[in-house]
Amino acid sequence: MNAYVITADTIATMADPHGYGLIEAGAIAVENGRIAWVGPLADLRAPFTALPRRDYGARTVTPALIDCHTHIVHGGNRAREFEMRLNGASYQDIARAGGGIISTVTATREASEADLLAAALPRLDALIAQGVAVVEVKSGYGLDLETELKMLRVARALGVARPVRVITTFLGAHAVPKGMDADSYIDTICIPALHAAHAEGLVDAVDGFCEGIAFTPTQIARVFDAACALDLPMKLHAEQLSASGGTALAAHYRALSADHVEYASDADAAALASAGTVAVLLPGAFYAIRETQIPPLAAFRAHGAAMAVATDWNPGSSPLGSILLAMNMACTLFRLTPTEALAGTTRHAARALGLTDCGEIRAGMRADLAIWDVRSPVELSYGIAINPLYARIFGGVL
Ligand code: DI6
Ligand code: FE
Repeated sequence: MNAYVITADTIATMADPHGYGLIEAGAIAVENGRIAWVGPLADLRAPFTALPRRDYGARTVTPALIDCHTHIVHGGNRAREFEMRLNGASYQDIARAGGGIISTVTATREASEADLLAAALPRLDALIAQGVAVVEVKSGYGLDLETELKMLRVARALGVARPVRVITTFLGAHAVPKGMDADSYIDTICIPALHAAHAEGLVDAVDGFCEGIAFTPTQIARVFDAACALDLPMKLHAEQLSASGGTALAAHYRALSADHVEYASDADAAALASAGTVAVLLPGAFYAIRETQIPPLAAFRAHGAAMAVATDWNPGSSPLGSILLAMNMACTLFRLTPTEALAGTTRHAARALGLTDCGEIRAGMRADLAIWDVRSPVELSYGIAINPLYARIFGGVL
């Protein structure tokens, strides 16, 4: 069907900056993959009244979800480190001892492109099964030119193999490879790899890990300068484990997002708000490494910084394969409201990826919709490990 109307008891358009933008007994007209009209069914007018209809009855329609921060392309797993942490080692102890990100680098270098794709597809499918239509995928487990490009090619292949949009992020500045110092890694490997990946059309955004165990703001700034020269948007892992200056740096560069931000300050929150940089909250990593510092939500709200929520699905700090559980954790662990959590995986997640055509149900947007077996959108955050997805429409395809 090229054009049709769907109806349902509840539509959460997410087009209201302060709430769900609820429409009761609503209708959505879809034409050529886009939303042509949305409103109460009683207000539906010609030509849309002539279109075929599908009624979803007592269910709830939301924008399809967006997972704006993942590392789903990677080799191996880190179950052994999970045991080590249970025996008292910290995430940082393991990283300093040469485990952590570096152990996934070894496994990812050893894997072929076909191996990586085969391992990533079930992860992507798990997200799709929860109504996710847009997934961001980072590199960063290669730390050499060949493997960073291999990861990004696999990320692009994911978007061909499945009917979702994949946004690729170059994360060369993720960790310092064994036997190198951070400065020479940035200058002789990371930045040249960024140029090569960009030349192959593999890069939608550029990210880094600004942290005591990774890179300083000065080192990240060199990567961001290279990104600016290529006209690529930026994102940053900032203030995850300590206050390291990453959030201020991200705001200074008007990055799309600063991610984690547990240790961000009130001044950081103000800087994010005035730069229009989204704070991406990643409660799966907070939970898995048993972090206790909660991101400064009151400051984000007071300054008007947008908050997104994502899985950070990765083999080390966040082996979390559920965007709905990320929403529940954001509410239970960080005290987001369910409205903020849903805005965080729709409208604000789109912004965190620089996308302006999804994340809300309104005329002109892509018809990326999720239909849930729930009566109220609050239930999406309330349930724990419950998946009430009934149907999905990606790009207008029923
Ligand atoms: N912060 C994270 O949460 C992921 N990367 C990062 O910079 C963790 C990556 C890993 O532990 O493998
Ligand atoms: Fe991450």
